[in-house]
Amino acid sequence: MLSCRTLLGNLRQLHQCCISKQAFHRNYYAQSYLCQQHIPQINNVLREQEFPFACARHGTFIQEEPQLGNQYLEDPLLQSYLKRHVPEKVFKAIQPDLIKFGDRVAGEMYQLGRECEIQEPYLEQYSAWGCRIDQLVTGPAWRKMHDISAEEGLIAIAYEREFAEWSRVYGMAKLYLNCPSSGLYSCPLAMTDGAAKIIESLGEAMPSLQEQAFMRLTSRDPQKFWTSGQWMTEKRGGSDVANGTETVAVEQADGSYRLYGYKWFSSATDADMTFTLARVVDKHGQTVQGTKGLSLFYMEVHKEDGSLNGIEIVKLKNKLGTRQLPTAELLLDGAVAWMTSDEGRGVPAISNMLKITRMHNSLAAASSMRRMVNLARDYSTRRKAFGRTLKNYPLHVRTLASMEVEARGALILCLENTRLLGREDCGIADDQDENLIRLLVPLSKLYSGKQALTVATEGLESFGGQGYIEDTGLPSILRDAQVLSIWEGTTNILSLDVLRAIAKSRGEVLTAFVQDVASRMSHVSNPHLEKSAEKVVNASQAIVQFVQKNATNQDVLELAARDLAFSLCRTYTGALLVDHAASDLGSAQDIYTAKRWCEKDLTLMVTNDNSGHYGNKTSSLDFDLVFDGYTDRNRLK
Ligand code: UCC
Repeated sequence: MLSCRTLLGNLRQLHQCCISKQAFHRNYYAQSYLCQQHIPQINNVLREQEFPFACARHGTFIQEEPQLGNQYLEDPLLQSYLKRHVPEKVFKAIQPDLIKFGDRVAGEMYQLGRECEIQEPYLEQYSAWGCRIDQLVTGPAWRKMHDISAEEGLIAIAYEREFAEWSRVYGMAKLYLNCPSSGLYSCPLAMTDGAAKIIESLGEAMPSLQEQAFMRLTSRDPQKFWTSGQWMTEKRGGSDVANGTETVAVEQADGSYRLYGYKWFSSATDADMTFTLARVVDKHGQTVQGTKGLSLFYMEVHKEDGSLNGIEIVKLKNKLGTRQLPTAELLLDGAVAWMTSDEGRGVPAISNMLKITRMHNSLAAASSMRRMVNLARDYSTRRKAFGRTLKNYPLHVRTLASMEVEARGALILCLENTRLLGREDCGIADDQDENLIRLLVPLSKLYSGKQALTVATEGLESFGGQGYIEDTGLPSILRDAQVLSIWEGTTNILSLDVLRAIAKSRGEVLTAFVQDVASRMSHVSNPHLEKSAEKVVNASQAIVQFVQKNATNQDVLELAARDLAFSLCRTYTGALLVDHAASDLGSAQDIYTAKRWCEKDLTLMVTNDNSGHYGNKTSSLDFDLVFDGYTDRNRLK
């Protein structure tokens, strides 16, 4: 016979094992002889069983995670843009691969991307016996991304030219799908693409580079595939490259150079090769300062025996985000390199690479927005609050719709840029195309970096507290988005680059812009889009007038540079969205997107000009406001 005490103990154990009340009754009540006085106690224990939070149980509710579907099929604008522009035969040939890859990025690669975040790279500077080894250790997921990138032809596609100028669009479409699942392997790929572009444009001038590097950068064989770095930034700064570069290059008897300097920020140091800037030391030991002293060099990171090529990895950077990337400070101590530009033409030469990496940056921003919107949208179908799923709250859906408009705007600008670049790749770009590329690359980069941050912030909020929890994988989207407006030129630097493009082309980039907008809008006959089309045309003209009015007033242009760049970007994106919505493939959602986009202030600099933001006193008012309360007055002298 069981004692009451034993019975109570057993009862609690059974309770913990989640055995039902009925089972207890069967097993014990029926068999035991209980003292009447213990029955209330036993009933209490039984009642506890009905509380879902008792003992080892953590409640019955588990929130479903957001799920990713096929990332190509879940992107209507990407599909319709390709269908509209890419010749039918090419579209039919590439679509199956895009669908397949759309699945791969949502499954296997999504998991690998998360692992890249968890398995951060680290540096082993010394061996156990005190030898300096500077060994960079990356995780298996990161290395797998290298192999996948080659197998999928992420760089190769654009250079194989199987589909002529559409090869670039196809390659970039895959890179766009790849970015948010790549665990930031998208960064070395951006630089690899930029390096391939530089080498390709050198043509037969450097045949050894074609064989040595180009074949590897564009290989589909993981064993052969190389990635490249782009080492521009030094301690004195990443923006003012012309004055910040201290690295010097000493010519050797065989025509190579040895480089000595300190590179402050090499983004993905596990690269096989890099392009970098340095100043040639003349026979008197002198260098030319400023931009005219800079030349571009090709350098392999390792020697043939696998040791570093006169490079010390000083430390890995401790960054806010992009922690998957092995970003380092490097000392160049006689690294062997080859000059690949004319002497003193390093900045224009590396601009070819910057053009590509800035496009990748925009693509990363657009795809980060797409990923955030897709996750938030799926979550809105799974999460219930106040009795309804989130998708049934118009206010919530309105917030998601605003994010969707930004994601679509950023994507269409990237795709159009890519279409133009494909023409340039194949030598069929005309002056109009070239002028548009020069203007649109910095615009797309500077604007999408800001959009990605806004969408990432809003997106996290749409998950409530879960958006703030690291192991959901969501916070990394925000942390990684923060870099997009910084590297490859900050928002202000790129706004000034836009002014530089306008000045250097004597306004031709603006003429190309205004003509292209007018031509696209002249075909719009859909009455739902007429107002938007008219607004876009008026905005393009107002922008040109503003620049003309201030053509000789550099101070005003510089003060207004960011507003001007935003206006140009909003207006051109508006034109692309209206144009697409008005086409045969334009859907009701495309029309709505275009209309909502065009509700923005398309001429921010006119609005701010009218409010007196660029007046004579503005700069001093800004200055006084910023330094009001600043105590170290001596530093203001
Ligand atoms: O951060 C870095 C690596 C990040 C990893 C990349 C991954 C991205 C993808 C992500 C996917 C997830 S590398 C460091 C980034 N740093 C920058 O981007 C530099 C930012 N600073 C600038 O852009 C500046 O504006 C400079 C460096 C270009 C300014 O240099 P200068 O020498 O002061 O500029 P100048 O004197 O105006 O221009 C010199 C020449 C001129 O040509 P010439 O001599 O013929 O008149 C310019 O027209 O260079 C030409 N030039 C250009 N040409 C200058 N900029 C450009 C341009 N953008 N396009 C064409």
